[in-house]
Amino acid sequence: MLDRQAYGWSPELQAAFAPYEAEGFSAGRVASEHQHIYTLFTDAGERLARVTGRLRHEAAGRADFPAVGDWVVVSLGAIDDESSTIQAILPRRSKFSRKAAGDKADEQIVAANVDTVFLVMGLDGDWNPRRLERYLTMAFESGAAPVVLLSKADLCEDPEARVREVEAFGAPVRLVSARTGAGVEGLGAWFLPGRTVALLGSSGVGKSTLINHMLGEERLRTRGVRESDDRGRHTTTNRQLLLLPSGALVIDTPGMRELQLWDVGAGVVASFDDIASLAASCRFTDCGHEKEPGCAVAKAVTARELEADRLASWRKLQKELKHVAVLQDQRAQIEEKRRWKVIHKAQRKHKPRP
Ligand SMILES: Nc1nc2c(ncn2[C@@H]2O[C@H](COP(=O)(O)OP(=O)(O)OP(=O)(O)O)[C@@H](O)[C@H]2O)c(=O)[nH]1
Ligand SMILES: [Mg+2]
Ligand SMILES: [Zn+2]
Repeated sequence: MLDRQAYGWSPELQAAFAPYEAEGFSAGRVASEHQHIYTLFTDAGERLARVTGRLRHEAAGRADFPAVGDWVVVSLGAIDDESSTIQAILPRRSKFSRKAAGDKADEQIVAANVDTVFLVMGLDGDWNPRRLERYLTMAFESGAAPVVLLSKADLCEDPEARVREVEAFGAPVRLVSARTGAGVEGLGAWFLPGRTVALLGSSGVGKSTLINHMLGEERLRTRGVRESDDRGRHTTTNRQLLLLPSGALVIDTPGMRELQLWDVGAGVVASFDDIASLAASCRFTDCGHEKEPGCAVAKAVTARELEADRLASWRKLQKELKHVAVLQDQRAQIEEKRRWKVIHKAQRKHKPRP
């Protein structure tokens, strides 16, 4: 029997799972998903599973399906086929979400039940503090604690200067080189037994290389040296949860091309702490920091205490958030209509015939 504790089990999960356990179900953690077939670490070992028809039927969106990192209720099948079924998803302690690609308002969960999100940015051509702000905003909202990981430190002349540039963003910043191993040991405080760390960032920043370094073997595919200039290529194509020798769990993810915000109200406040504290001194409480009189934020920009780029980036996020809110609203209305349709149908069925 698998030691659930080793995979991040908690008293809260045990409480939620107890009624299912009484009925003979097993618990499992989603390690990966491929074309609707999930690989699970279950009480009885690794299993391939599908969701039940009922779970699929009741799902209103993608977020109602299991995500990598989720704890699920399983009806165990054979070891060597896909006959195990996922009955339900246990409550998520944290989730890192983005808006699914396309125009529809759908939430995509990138990783669930994560303790720490490592936002990995390469100190080569990948450097982009504005993008980092966006990641941080989503990370603060996820319920997991964000850490900024500046990778490929060996390729940078003055990495400490880069650290100083992003330190104000409100998360711990660490330098690392997966190639030389420098800085990897310093991450030990997050890679503790039973803790889950997710690595997020653009393609080619060295997420899989870092995990291989921690595994002590080349288990994950990484980009070959010869292809290293090919930025469009995604080497990792599937999210995957792995158990590390340290006892920590790590989620490797494919590089993100598109990171659209999803429901990050509080996250924006946390990742733009500097703007929020300046805004407290604006004359108007609803100041948009555009051209309002008595705007403390605009004043700070003029005085060069706040980068104009950072304010522009904050504005852009605000605008995007409004857009997501509108889409979510539309979606809520559609959902509401659907619900009523189901209720009316049920009522018609039960009406006594004349
Ligand atoms: N110089 C240097 N190169 C590195 C370092 N870490 C990774 N690389 C190289 O960067 C390339 C990309 O590494 P990957 O680990 O495949 O990157 P990834 O973030 O997993 O990329 P995706 O899977 O596409 O998201 C490989 O050629 C690595 O050898 C580092 O610390 N220093
Ligand atoms: Mg990779
Ligand atoms: Zn203002």
